[in-house]
Amino acid sequence: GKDLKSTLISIIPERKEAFLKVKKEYSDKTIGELTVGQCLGGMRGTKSLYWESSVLDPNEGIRFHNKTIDECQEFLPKSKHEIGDKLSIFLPESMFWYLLTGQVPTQEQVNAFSKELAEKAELPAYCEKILDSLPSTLHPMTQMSIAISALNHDSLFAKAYEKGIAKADYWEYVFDDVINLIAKLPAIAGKIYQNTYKTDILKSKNTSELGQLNKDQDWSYNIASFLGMTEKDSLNINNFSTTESKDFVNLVRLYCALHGDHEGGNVSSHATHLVGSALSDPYLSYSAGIQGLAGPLHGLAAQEVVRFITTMKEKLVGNGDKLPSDEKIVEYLWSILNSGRVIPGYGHAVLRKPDPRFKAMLEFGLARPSIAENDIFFQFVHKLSQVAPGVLTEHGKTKNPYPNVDSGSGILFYHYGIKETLYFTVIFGCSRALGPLNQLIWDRILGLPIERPKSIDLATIAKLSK
Ligand code: AMX
Repeated sequence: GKDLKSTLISIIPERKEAFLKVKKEYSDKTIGELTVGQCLGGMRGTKSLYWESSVLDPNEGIRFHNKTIDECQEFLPKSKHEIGDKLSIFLPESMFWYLLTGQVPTQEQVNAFSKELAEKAELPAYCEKILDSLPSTLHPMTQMSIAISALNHDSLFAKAYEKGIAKADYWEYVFDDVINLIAKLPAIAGKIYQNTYKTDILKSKNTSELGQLNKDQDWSYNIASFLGMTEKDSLNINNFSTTESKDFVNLVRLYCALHGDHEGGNVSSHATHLVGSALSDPYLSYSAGIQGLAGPLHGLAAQEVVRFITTMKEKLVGNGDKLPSDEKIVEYLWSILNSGRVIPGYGHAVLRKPDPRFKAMLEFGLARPSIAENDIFFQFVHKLSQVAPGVLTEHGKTKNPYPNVDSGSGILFYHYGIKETLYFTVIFGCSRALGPLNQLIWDRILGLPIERPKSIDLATIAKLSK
């Protein structure tokens, strides 16, 4: 089978033709109107961004090229080492292939793509040096954005652009940069974890690395390995059994595949696309996306949920390992709401139903007795998803009383030993590369221009609305 780049080349003419046709025939047609409320209110609902790989339906949640999460779980290839294993999860690199091309890769194509990513995974020495020089008190997301933007040192696109290349050729260099960047994210994530939290362990074990790259393994396996959290290929800092090691790698696969793309308007995706429109290379563009993901209203929400759940457990059952009664939980939720705070992990700007990504994360836990039966924090998450919607509905403020994506993911990573809540968003940062960077390649294939919306002052807004 063809590799990813050749597959992409074979579909470009058709997609380009469709794009140009719509642009030519409909450019002066209206697809919505703009209210003052939208202009002053975060541009909600304004249909003003082009994004191909996913669409968010307010009731059904995200669809990738029109397929639901359940469908993607059925047809996207898994690790070559776990074919036929019911608990194994499809690979984020399968998802990237699918997002970029709209085609389902064969097992062989994904095997080769995983291998290519592993072969390009190593960080250049200067990037390691930069990461090693950062204070361990620097937020992990700041470290991540520094490392990613530093890689612009090696951008093939930036170099070629400086020499002078035809606009029609931009995308090829952007493509190569994107693959290189995605390939290096596991090593970046590992180095940040190690430098920020695990220097003592390394010292005590007299070694300089938590884990190694394994070139025969997939991208998520290598994330887990660089975190020191596989049974083989790493220090196995949490003493995982074979099953736990496998389950953790599958959690990384599921989390990364599902959080990769969520339309174009969320802050990290929009920021990547906007900065890329200035022809900043993929490293600079995605480092801007990472900086947006680092905001508490965006990627940082997962860490809030974990704090909320662990505090609630502490307050309601102390050191106990049995859930309290539903009444006790309901009472606790009301005490939060009555003190003017929000229930973290509930509500959404666009979605009006339970987030299917939450459902997938919940099912991951429910399928594993060690989590479903023995992890009280997970049991709190599960119970809350049954009880909180009623409370929030009665409270009557939120437009969506259901769990959102952040409701379950953090506590699963917590279960496997990532207790450093500030770190969760770095794994989100590995995942989120998939959506925005696939669109960035298409932005350059289709020759989208620099973005430059018109801004207006209040007097003009008042005048125009008369
Ligand atoms: N608990 C209590 N009140 C809530 C609530 C919640 N979980 N979610 C919304 N509300 C309240 C709002 O604060 C607002 O109150 P106000 O009128 O007094 O200001 C009212 O309900 C209406 O809000 P909304 O239109 O339903 O939501 P929004 O689009 O303004 O905000 C969101 C969406 C996610 C920020 C909000 O639901 C929230 O704060 N949730 C808790 C934090 C959270 O889980 N964030 C993660 C979101 C997922 C993500 O993007 N990563």
